[in-house]
Amino acid sequence: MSKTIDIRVPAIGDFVKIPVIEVLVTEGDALEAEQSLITLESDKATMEVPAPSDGVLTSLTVKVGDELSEGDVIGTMTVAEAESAPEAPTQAESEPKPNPEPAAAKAAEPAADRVTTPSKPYADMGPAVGELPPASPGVRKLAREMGIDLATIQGTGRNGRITDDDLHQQLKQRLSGGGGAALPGLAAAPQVDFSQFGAVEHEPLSRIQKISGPALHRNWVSIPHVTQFDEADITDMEAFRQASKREAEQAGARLTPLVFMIKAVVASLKAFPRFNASLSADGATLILKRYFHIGVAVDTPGGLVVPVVRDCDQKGLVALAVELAELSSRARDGKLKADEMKGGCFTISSLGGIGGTQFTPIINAPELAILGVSKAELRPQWDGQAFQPRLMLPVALSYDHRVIDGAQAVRFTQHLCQQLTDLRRLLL
Ligand code: CAO
Repeated sequence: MSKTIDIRVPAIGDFVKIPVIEVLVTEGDALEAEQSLITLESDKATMEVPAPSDGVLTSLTVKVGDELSEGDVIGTMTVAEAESAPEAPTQAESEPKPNPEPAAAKAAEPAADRVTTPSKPYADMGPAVGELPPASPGVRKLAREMGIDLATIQGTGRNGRITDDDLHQQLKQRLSGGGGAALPGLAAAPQVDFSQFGAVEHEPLSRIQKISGPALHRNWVSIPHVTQFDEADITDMEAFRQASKREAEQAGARLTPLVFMIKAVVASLKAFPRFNASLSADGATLILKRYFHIGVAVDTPGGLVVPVVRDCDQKGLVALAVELAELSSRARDGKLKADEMKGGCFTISSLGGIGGTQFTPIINAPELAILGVSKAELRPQWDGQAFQPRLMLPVALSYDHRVIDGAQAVRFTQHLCQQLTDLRRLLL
């Protein structure tokens, strides 16, 4: 005995009227429980509506472009009577109900791994830890068959979705270059058996490195980087920092130069809004941001991560220090949530606590610029009459030359350095 049941959109949180972007089955298809039938995509997530049970698809009443909400019927299927009862009492055609019953909703609930990455037009700097890149189930299956890690691919489909063509392109590159490291037109890196020259050990890259490596590589080769070097006289800032350290300590934080850098960067982003922007996917429009979320590169035992401190324009130095301490401590313990590494406008990478004179940081796409901070040192500065010992902080601004000109970049670093030299300017 079989009976016909409605297939409904399961519980999908607060989302309403979400467009159908893919139809994955056709009428007459034999379905397996949990098989994906259609894909919905909101501006926040991509979700698949699964078959509630084994059976045959008798009708499909939606098409690409239709907008659906929780409980909407997308079609009907026939199921064996025993399959549908008692634990999955979905609605028979003859007994329509406004909402799926809890058990049905549960059966039809999208599995956690079906909710994929947000799909902003210029989406991700690379998939955050624990997330899947946006791709249809068919593409995911193909990627598995081809042995391709989707996290290593920049999707060229709508909203950065990975397409069949992206996979084939990746495969071609692999075949011509070996290991996926080669670019079209470039010779493959030499494959060498080092053990012929001496003893070797094999140490796998960390999970973070495996995820961030391809994103760094993509950013390095796809963004025309230029790096502007500059230095700020932070003698007075350092005196103020030393005088205020205790106050921060009482709040449980360390007032390091980095916190001052965050405030100064915000002031410079306000003065030069093009640095607080991203390029649209087609590269034709600049999307200017009216918020100030700053990413801070944190060195952890597993590799580099970039937590984002939100609304830095609305927080004082001590509050920023407390938040930075908390985020970097959780970063080192591997306890950051994926959301805490998203939404940055601009990144600061500070090696000043370790040393070095300068370095050229890689832009954290889709951001357009990044600031590298090295170690401040006392150096003689000519004041017009004599050399004075001043504490000089080296900074390096890497910027996307497609959007930012050299003149703008040096104006930005000059402005930044002025804020740091005379903190009163932050109040202007
Ligand atoms: N010049 C001189 N001294 C500096 C300095 C600078 N630019 N920046 C920090 N310091 C001092 C601090 O004041 C602190 O000394 P005190 O305790 O006496 O004040 C000491 O160096 C250590 O600072 P810190 O590194 O612990 O703290 P921070 O706020 O500067 O940085 C964090 C925090 C999380 C960014 C840092 O610990 C870190 O992980 N840095 C590495 C980031 C990285 O790897 N970037 C490279 C990315 S490219 O691979």
